[in-house]
Amino acid sequence: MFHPFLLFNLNKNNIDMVSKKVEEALNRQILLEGESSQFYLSMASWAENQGYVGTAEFLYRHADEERQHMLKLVRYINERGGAAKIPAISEPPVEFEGLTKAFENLLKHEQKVTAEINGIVFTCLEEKDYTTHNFMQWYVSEQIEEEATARGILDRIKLTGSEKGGLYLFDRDLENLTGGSISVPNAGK
Ligand code: OFO
Repeated sequence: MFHPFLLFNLNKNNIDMVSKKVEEALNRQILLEGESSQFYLSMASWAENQGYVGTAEFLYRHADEERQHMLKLVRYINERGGAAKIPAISEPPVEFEGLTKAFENLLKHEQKVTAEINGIVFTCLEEKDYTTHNFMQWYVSEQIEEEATARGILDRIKLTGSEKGGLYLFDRDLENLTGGSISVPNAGK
């Protein structure tokens, strides 16, 4: 007689499983995405307390996105016959010394994430795991976008300076930024 549990086990046995090396690399990335989420969340809370309401909204949203990046990895590892591990996450910074420093730290963090993702792509090729290689392309594109967004925000902060009216407009623009790049007036001129 048909039994759904039997079907599940047959499927598990038939899948093209991830190698240990790829599984470990993806599990390390779960940690990094979790750290990203906490990092953005901490920055959001700091920004809210400084009165940068729009910046806080942008960062709260982004913290959720990073959590989704983490979940995507958890589901993928398990789907490919591996075991996703949910790690402890260390405490993120809580003080940011101002918007420029905060977004400089954020850009540095994203550059580190990009380097790690490139490392996983390399491991996939070494292991001839073309399925995971394909899966990781989404993260590669995402990192290009996130780094560009962080750079755009920093350029805008530099142009704005510490002038109150400019900071107000910057904060309001950031509230509506849903990804992609923030407009930088006269950038590069
Ligand atoms: Fe997950 O993209 Fe940023 O870190």
